[in-house]
Amino acid sequence: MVKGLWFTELQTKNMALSLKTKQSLHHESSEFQEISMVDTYEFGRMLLLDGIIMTTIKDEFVYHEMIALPALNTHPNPKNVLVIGGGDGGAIREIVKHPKVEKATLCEIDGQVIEVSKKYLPEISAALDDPKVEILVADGIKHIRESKNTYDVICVDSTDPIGPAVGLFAKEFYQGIYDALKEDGLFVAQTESPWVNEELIKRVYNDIKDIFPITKLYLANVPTYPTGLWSFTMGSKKYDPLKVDKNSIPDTNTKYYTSEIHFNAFQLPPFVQKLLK
Ligand code: SPD
Repeated sequence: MVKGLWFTELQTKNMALSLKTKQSLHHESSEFQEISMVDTYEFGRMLLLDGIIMTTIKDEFVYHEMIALPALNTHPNPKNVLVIGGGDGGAIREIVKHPKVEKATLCEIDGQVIEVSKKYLPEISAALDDPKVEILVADGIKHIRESKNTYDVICVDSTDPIGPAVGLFAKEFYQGIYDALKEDGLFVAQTESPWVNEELIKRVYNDIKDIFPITKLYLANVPTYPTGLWSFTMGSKKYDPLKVDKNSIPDTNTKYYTSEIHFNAFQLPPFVQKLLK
């Protein structure tokens, strides 16, 4: 890619986001996907998988704090945490900062995503070398199928529901997650945009609700994801994120998540509430 060219992500059939690029830093076809690293004027370095924006230096903190911290802080003792996907290490960075976490396992199918992120996104990936972290380069669906009664918290930091990631949005996978969690465990998955992924959100919410006694959706603003309004869905066996003691939420030096946002993120505008009825 030559300096000054525009990168365009076709976010839906009829909508695109374009960013002017400074430089293309890396491109390869791994066993699973096209991996690209591009430097942009507006959002800094940006990781793309199959041409879709996964993370950028400027806005990554929103997504990574919000996929990890509402779930971790809902569980009173999140000692053993699993991340499925998330090979850039951003979710792991937030998890290892939590004072109660003893072990964080990353299960990422594509080892090249980890390598490229370590090389070009050290701000995001550095915690992958933390002694509390175990890295499994493995299929998350298989790992979930083989894990029983193991984890306190699971974060599903997937790509969009296209190709190999489709299975990470399936009811069977959520049942596997239920079985992989301890008796008071909980999980969270990224569940796309309420503006353009309405049917997916409805289906996933209802599938999770059929399995978990407590199911809650929450929102955050991620400017480089389609529409900028992003959803996450939490399924919990015992603990309700809205019944957390605010004073028990540790300060982990965040830039988006706070103990107020922990509760406010679950306050949904009526057009989103309607999707969940
Ligand atoms: N539309 C892209 C959604 C990608 C969500 N996962 C990103 C992984 C960042 N750790």
